[in-house]
Amino acid sequence: MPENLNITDELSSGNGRALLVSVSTVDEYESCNRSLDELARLLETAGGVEAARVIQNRATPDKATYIGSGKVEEIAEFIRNDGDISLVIFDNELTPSQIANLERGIDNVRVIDRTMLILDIFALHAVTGEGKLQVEIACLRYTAPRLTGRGKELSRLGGGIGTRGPGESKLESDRRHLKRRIAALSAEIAEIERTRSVKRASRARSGIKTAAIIGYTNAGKSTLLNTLTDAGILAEDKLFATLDPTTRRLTLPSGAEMLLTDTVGFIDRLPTHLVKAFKSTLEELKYADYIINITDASEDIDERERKRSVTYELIRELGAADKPIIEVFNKCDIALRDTPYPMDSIEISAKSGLGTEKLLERLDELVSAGKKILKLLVPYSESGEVTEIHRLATVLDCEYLDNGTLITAECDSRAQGRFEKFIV
Ligand SMILES: Nc1nc2c(ncn2[C@@H]2O[C@H](COP(=O)(O)OP(=O)(O)OP(=O)(O)O)[C@@H](O)[C@H]2O)c(=O)[nH]1
Ligand SMILES: [Mg+2]
Repeated sequence: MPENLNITDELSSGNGRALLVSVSTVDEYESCNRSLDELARLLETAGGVEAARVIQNRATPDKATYIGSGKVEEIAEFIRNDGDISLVIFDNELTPSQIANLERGIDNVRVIDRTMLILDIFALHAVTGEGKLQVEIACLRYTAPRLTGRGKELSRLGGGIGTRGPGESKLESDRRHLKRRIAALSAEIAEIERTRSVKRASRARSGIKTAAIIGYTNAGKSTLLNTLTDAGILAEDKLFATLDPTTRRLTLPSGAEMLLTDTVGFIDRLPTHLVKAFKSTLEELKYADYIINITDASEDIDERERKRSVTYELIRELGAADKPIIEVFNKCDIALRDTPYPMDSIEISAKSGLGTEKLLERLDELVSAGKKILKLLVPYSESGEVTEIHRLATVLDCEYLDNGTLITAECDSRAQGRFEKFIV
């Protein structure tokens, strides 16, 4: 593990065709259909293709099967006639018993929900140990209880469980095993979090500023970091190409240095289990000094606004709403420009680098804001502090006087506080 929840196995059998299903009320039809477009994109990322989509109009979901029983029969019929559909994906979250009932009703064709699909993609894309641990824990919490009578998958998830069909006692031991595994994983993650916070603290002490690049999945975050810093991160036309935050040093036009962090993309209804599991990764955002919020400008205004509101919701949830946010509209080489962008936003093409000089200027302004040029007199008895001044401030001039070293330095607010007693 995490390997994956082997949804991709289902997809690689046959032609990887899947049926998409959603429930909507009449006036939600439009947004429901858009959400299914996104589900189809997620499916593509997992290696499958949409065979057909079914939207049922219903005020409330059915307790047993989410969609009505007539619809279940219709879908079963459709799949029988088609003969080449190996997976049914619901855009709504399903309970374990709904999945079991649906699979029974649809001739044992595998049924999953949107969250399981996203988890599967995360499992496929996790690279670092931390990413893998985080995905595994989210899978265990969400997916394991939803694996129906398919004993083999649970054994895949936990590892080391027998592969016979689940009898009553097997389910019991599976549950115990899950609990133990989740506890072990949580302990490992806590350890990694500690290391991360130590690193963060040392970064904070050094006074170097950090900007987190955030935005909806596929907005171009990794491409931007690559263009600005030659980070060499994988950037592709796939959802959730990036799961692990990468931080790189960036030299601004003024010569000032800062750090840029690429982060995991956001998506509408990001499964809460993933948000929790990826909390420490997402916290990069909470500890960043500035946020670069990237919007894909090649999409129409409705889609842009929908994604921006999802992004803002997550920024708020993660407690980062009070930070300076630079609004960046990306892919300006193929942008629609159907409406003006918000004031103060910057248009770029992360791919070609067009417009990025404006972004760098803006970062320079933020980094230099609050900086002051100060004269500091450091007595020779404290000459160790001179090294610290060189580390934490930009030294412009140095003179050796009778009573100490007189340094002219550009200091940010941290350095101003730190070296206050030397100010002359
Ligand atoms: N035309 C055009 N395409 C771009 C631009 N920037 C990024 N792309 C493409 O958009 C796709 C997604 O880019 P990524 O950088 O992987 O996006 P991301 O935001 O890191 O995505 P996730 O990591 O999946 O959340 C890739 O196919 C890029 O080549 C741009 O300025 N213009
Ligand atoms: Mg990325």
